[in-house]
Amino acid sequence: MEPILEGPVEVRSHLGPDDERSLADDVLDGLTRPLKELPPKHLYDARGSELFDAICELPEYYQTRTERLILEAHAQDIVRRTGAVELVELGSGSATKTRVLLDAMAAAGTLARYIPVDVSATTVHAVAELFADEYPGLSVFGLVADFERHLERLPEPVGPRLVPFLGGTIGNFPPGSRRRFLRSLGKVLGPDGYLLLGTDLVKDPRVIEAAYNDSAGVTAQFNLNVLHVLNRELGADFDVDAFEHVAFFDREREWIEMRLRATQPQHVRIDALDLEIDFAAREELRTEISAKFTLDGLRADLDAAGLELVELFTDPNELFAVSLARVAG
Ligand code: SAH
Ligand code: AVI
Repeated sequence: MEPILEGPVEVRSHLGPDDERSLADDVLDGLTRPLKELPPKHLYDARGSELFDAICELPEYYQTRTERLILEAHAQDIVRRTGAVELVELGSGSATKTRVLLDAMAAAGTLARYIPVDVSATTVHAVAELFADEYPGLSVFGLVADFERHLERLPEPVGPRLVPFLGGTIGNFPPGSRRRFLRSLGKVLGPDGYLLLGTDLVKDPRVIEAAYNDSAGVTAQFNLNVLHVLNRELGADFDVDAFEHVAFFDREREWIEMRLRATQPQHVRIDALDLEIDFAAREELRTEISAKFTLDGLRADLDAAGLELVELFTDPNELFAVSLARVAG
């Protein structure tokens, strides 16, 4: 596909008409199952990305500020150990914490290129322009792409590469595909690259549940927004007001589930699919899982994915962890 911007900033999109197809396929596949489900990537249209940024500022959502503190404490060390000259950031979003890494690379004199990868076109464009402005001489190559499908479209490394995958987004994969995905990152890292993986940790379920049931109702809006996405993109007629936000910690599986519950029976038509679906009263649609990790579980996942843990950084309360890993030798 053609570049949209050229110069020290270039943005390429790999999401086109085929990807409306991907939403349609996911809806057809997920909403016709006995337990209705949608993959979480569809939460992030422009509005969803804005709402996620608002979630990151919430007092209950401890993840973002904790991960930022960990990065601030260890960025210099990470840059020194990795010798990174470029960042390939998966699910970059608005990349607020990424500045901590870019600043440390700039201070070390190694900063050459930043490659944000995200399905949210608005955030990739905004971040690409902003960082090219803020970091003189930085080359920015944005990819509007699905990190599960398009990683082979990344450019060749220009030197040692650091691949931040922050925010706990790895927790949105179920355990089997999580390990498969981590294994697939080996190619992106290459022999001298490192993965920097942010993971939320298992803790008091009340603390976790509060983070997904905030008192301002922002997470509820974020969750419900996916119905607006289906109405707009697929000509569906979901009555958004007839659904409510549900989030609970599954203690056995150690993950949060976000769901949308029909408050009354619903009949929904989805024009683009010529599909009619019914929701019984209180029937739920799962929109996200967000796994929480133990340090042992995290080590086991990395190991099973052929990655070697080089260093694990956490905060004093062990709320969140940031792991530095590379392909096992
Ligand atoms: N890294 C940021 C944002 C985390 S939110 C932070 O730590 O705050 C998760 C981000 O991943 C969103 O920006 C979303 O658009 C993106 N995302 C989710 N699924 C994706 C996929 N399959 N491919 C690419 N980006 C994805
Ligand atoms: C991006 N992802 C890891 C966030 C999470 O915590 O699972 C998304 C989110 N969902 C609800 N609140 C935030």
